[in-house]
Amino acid sequence: MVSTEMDGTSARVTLGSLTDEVVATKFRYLKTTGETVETVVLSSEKEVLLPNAQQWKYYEYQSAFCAAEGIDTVWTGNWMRSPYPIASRVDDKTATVTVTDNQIRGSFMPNLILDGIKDDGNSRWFSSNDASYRGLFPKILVIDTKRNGDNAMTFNHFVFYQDPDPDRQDKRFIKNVDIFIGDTKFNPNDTNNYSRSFGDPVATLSLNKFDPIQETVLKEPKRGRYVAIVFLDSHDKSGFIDLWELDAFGFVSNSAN
Ligand SMILES: [Ca+2]
Repeated sequence: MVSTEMDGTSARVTLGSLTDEVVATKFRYLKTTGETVETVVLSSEKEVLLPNAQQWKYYEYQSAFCAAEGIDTVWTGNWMRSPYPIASRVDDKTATVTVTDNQIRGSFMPNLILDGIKDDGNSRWFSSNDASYRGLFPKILVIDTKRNGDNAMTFNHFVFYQDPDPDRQDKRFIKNVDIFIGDTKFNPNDTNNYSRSFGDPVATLSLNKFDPIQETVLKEPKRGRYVAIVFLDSHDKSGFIDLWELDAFGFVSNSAN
């Protein structure tokens, strides 16, 4: 299982590459109704939807094998627990998003990166177009999930969405990015000292201009109320950053069992 995340009311399981011998996989999961159900999928599926899955719960799975020369299909017999609970996006109804002062262009407000709208140019954060500010780095974006302590999310996956138009690759400005997670409020104006005061980044990534959707999966998921996305530079000479959506996926391990 590469990742499992809520997509609407279903959990989407991304299977990655299975061996040729796997002919089917069974899933057992908890629905929002409280009922536990099983579903079987063929190994050719790359993704599986678990309808009406309860978010932040573990699920179980087992695979059926067919030896190369054999006829019999053999279930492995043991249910395996998913590596992580089913993750969900940060709830944009409760979370707030702030950015470094003077880094908002017109109506392109930072909270629009969490609204679930990934392909509409009216729903994005765009950094300053003012000559005094646009070339300044880092630009820091801070998400406050408003979830504390045991109720805070453990983050495991971030997906960046930029301009989806294939003819506008030159409008995909994001380049080097550090991601921080913590329980102490990050100050988006701490641009000189952030590398000391924010702790160690949980991810460091470098985005290209060719793919509108780029992601990072954390090697070690981390729990925290706050997420800081630090944009270190830009592919653009003027220094623009233009982020249409950020999927910050995580789970509340306190409710996982
Ligand atoms: Ca958006």
